Amino acid sequence: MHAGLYRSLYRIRRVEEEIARVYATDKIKSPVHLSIGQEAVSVGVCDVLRPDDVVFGTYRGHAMYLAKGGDMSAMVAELYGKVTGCTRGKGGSMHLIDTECGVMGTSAVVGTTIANAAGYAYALKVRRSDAVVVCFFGDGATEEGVFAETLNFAVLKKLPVLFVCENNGYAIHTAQSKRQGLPDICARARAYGMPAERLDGNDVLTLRDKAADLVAQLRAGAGPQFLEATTYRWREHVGPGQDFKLGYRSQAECERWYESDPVRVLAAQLPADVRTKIEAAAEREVAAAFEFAESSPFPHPSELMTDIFTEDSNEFAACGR
Ligand SMILES: Cc1ncc(C[n+]2csc(CCOP(=O)(O)OP(=O)(O)O)c2C)c(N)n1
Ligand SMILES: [Mg+2]
Repeated sequence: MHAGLYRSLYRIRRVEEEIARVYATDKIKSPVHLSIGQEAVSVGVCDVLRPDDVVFGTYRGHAMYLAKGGDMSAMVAELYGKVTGCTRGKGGSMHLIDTECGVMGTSAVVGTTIANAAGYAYALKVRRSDAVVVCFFGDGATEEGVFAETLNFAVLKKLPVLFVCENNGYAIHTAQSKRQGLPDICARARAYGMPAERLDGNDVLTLRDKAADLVAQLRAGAGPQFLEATTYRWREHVGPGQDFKLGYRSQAECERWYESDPVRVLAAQLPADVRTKIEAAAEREVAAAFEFAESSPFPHPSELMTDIFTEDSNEFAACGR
């Protein structure tokens, strides 16, 4: 199990480091919100999901997309704006999707996918499926009206959705304590009537165990569950670099989080030969993904207006309501 988790953590870390490195060349045509430092949340939770379970996330979604099985080459090509990208080059880093493996989408608009996740969970319930939905969002998203509305509805309808708040302590450049009257996010979730627990979001093993327990409860019909995972963003809010000069946080604060670096902590628990093999394979995968993106063509201008809306009414009919 440790090896699988390490593989997932390492490949996400490395592809994002490579994105940061290449960014300066302007080959990447999309803004990037890196999850470096936060990878364990997506990796721990997605590890317990089945292929038919689905996830919804945010513009800081590379880790979730990859942890759920999204194709790395299609992700990098998407960042390059190439036609081989996961949205044919139209969405960029903030709009990753791979429905084949249950990545139902990420959005630049804070909070929107919280409601999308509940909608999908409602459909699963109507269809009597035992698949589950996981919704990842930031601490900032809990200030949006849609958070309150969705939690209320999810409890009312006992929806099979796990809400995962990835609390990195900041929304852009504003600390949580300067934004929230009640910074105890779990208390707010409980107020709507669902169990909620706060965990160390860098502790991938504990997170995985907790997620396994919560997902089992969802499958058994217990209704929505809430997990707050505390973690830290190492890079600037958007872009490849550091932002300590802005003054809203200190380098020392960030460096304290390096000590619980989920990649390094798990690496130390693996035999050297296992680690080396995993790392070499990940390096090959990352290099291949960038080569794929580089060598892919841009979309043809005739695609400009395609895949913008769906007008397939059968999709609604299939839901049975
Ligand atoms: C509805 C909406 N309001 C405001 C913004 C501007 N905005 C972009 S990211 C962000 C911060 C969100 O913080 P958080 O949810 O904690 O996620 P993090 O970036 O820390 O992962 C804001 C306010 C937006 N994109 N959408
Ligand atoms: Mg945040």
